[in-house]
Amino acid sequence: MLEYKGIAYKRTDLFPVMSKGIVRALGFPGKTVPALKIDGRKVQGSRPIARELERLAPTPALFPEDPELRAAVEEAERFGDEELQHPIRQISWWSIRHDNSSLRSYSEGAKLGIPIGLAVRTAAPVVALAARTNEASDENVRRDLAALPGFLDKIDAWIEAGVLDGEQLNAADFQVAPSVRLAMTLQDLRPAIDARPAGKHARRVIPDYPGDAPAILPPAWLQQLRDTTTATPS
Ligand SMILES: N[C@@H](CCC(=O)N[C@@H](CS)C(=O)NCC(=O)O)C(=O)O
Repeated sequence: MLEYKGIAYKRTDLFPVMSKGIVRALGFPGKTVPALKIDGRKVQGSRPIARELERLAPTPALFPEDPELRAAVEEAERFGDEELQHPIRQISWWSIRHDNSSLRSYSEGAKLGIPIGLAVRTAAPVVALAARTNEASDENVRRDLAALPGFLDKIDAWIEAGVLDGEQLNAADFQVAPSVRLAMTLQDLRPAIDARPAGKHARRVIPDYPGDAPAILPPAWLQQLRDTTTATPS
């Protein structure tokens, strides 16, 4: 969103889990990232950040003027934040915890403040903790995978309706695409998502996204996703 608005910025990446204490120590009121200092203000959470950027730099707009379209964009944005992100985060942490050979690929371009090799070599406890705090259990990940086709149907429908993937990108595009793009780093999920408008959309919004995790999820957990993809008319 910063790049879209043409606002120069400095990026810092924080280790998962430890990020909570660091953002607090930096004086942010909450414990989550993304967290942004801009114009002397501290703004936290991707939805408040979208609104603050819109206030500071109204064009290009992240929210459409038409009230009906704006309401639809805000609903898609809310869905991306509240419904889509967490299941995909759980599936991702589950996969990385079961095979962390992909960690280096996820760290490409990260600004961690320590050498990537060192970060990767010492990452196992952080990964285990992140999987635990995000409740990336077998049971939850099975449920997440069962819900995924429905989430993708919703995104495809918003694309069809012009709420997402319009000529000009909007706040919902920037909210939904990162989670879809994260899911596409998993070889288990990538072909099924690539076959859909949601996959094409995610690649448009974020052409380069680091991370490539080998297939590791039990095939039985993926059956529903594969069946729905085959059944989708092209
Ligand atoms: N959807 C929220 C995500 C915020 C969030 O959950 N961030 C995670 C990292 S992906 C975090 O900081 N977790 C630490 C915690 O919840 O304690 C947003 O877009 O701001």
